[in-house]
Amino acid sequence: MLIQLETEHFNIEYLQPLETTKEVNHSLGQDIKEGLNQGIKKIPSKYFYDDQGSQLFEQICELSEYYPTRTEASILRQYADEIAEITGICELIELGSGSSTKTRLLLDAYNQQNEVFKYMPIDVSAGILKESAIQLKQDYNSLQIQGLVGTYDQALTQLKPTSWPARMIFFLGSSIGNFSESDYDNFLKKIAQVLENGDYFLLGIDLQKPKSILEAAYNDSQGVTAAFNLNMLTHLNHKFEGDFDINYFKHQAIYNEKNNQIEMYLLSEKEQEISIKNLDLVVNLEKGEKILTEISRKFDVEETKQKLESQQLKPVKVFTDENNWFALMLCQAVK
Ligand code: AVJ
Repeated sequence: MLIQLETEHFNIEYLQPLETTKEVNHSLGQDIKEGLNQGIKKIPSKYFYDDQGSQLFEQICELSEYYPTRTEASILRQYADEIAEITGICELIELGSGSSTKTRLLLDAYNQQNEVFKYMPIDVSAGILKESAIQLKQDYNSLQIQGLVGTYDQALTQLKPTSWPARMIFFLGSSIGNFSESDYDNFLKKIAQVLENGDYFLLGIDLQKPKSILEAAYNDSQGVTAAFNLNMLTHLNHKFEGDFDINYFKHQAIYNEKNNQIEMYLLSEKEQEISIKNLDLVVNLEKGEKILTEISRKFDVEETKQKLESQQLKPVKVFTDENNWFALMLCQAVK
């Protein structure tokens, strides 16, 4: 049964854990256990996003060094009307919607096309989803909003057929850069599966560029990215009764030019033993040992086009900014 939170303005559903052992395990934090029991320790990036982490990410998006958000927004500002014209009326589904700030540029374009339209924001943070739904409802009268609280996997598995003429799933901000190569493939497969022939997929990707620009974006002078990285430990402390002391960890972000990816770590500043009670886990860290918390891959337009094409997502048009720092790829499902 779905737990629903309903008002006359919008409705928000909580998605259920998937019945596969993988998801059930993940909801119990088994993925953390696996990650911390490896030689090179890591914690999945999704644990950044409790309510506090989502707020910190919003702050990152406003930083002068963090160019992706404003660059993607400028592309949307310039091309949202063209995107809406190409797709026509459709149900808009956003994966990882967060505050839906950039989304407004798309919503404006669709709003001009037709009066009533539907937006499904999907996010793991119920707090930010609810807040932005209330705001959106105030600004877009005839917008139908159905929010889903859950992971991408849950959402893509549990999406119901639509009565709208078409759908566009969009995934902005280059969040796809967090995925490993195999997760990337599986994710695109799932998108292609969920879409009907002719439906659209709009993907935002951050492009390869000089190391200095990239490293500045992930090592901002105000330390917001550091706070965001460290908040993951606070989140785990709350969620699983851990005893991480964030005073003994340091933020590190480096650009790996060989793999074209930013790698974000938490560095242990001393030899220490961490216990995470609810996971029945004790972790020993050496002084200087790193925990990988995020990869953020940087893409090449041609390679990405080929990748999408190989997954039955045919590129229709690529939109970029004047510096070629960021791209929005509009694709169509061909089945
Ligand atoms: C939300 C995954 C796109 O990789 O740039 C920002 C997250 N991490 N600063 C990114 C992030 C550090 C962001 N994504």
